[in-house]
Amino acid sequence: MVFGGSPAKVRTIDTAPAAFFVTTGDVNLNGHPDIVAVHRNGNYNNSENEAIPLFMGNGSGEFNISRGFPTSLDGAPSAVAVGNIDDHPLPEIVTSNYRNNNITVLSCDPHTDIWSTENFPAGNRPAGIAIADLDGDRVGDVAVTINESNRLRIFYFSKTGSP
Ligand SMILES: [Ca+2]
Ligand SMILES: [Ca+2]
Ligand SMILES: [Ca+2]
Repeated sequence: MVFGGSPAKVRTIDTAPAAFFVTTGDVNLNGHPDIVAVHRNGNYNNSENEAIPLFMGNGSGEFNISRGFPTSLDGAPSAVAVGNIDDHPLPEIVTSNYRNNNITVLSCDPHTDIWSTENFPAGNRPAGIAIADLDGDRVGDVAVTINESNRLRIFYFSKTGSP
């Protein structure tokens, strides 16, 4: 079988420097997919607070940058995943931070709309990251490739949000 599709339209959106990885997910649970990117230079060179820009979708192919997370991500984030890993259905955003050897969970308080961050150690040079419920407890878990130790690390999160 041969792929038979072709893009009907292509567009380009400007970003901060060092845009590295991108994923999609409905970050604000409004039914429209959003785009989340990470910038490898984070904010360690005092660039804009755009280590993790969110491109909020309107469901018709248009996007608005709503915010950039400065976080503590001078750790050269290399990848990002979106999924629910605690007891509130609003998705979390999780980055693997290649330089800091950890992952960062960004979580939005649904009452205040304020985002908080929490870091978890991940081993030597965490690179790729993905979220799915891997143990069937209905809470998302996080799988991370650990580049320099030839390993895969899995964080099983529970309803309290801690692995
Ligand atoms: Ca959305
Ligand atoms: Ca959540
Ligand atoms: Ca789980």
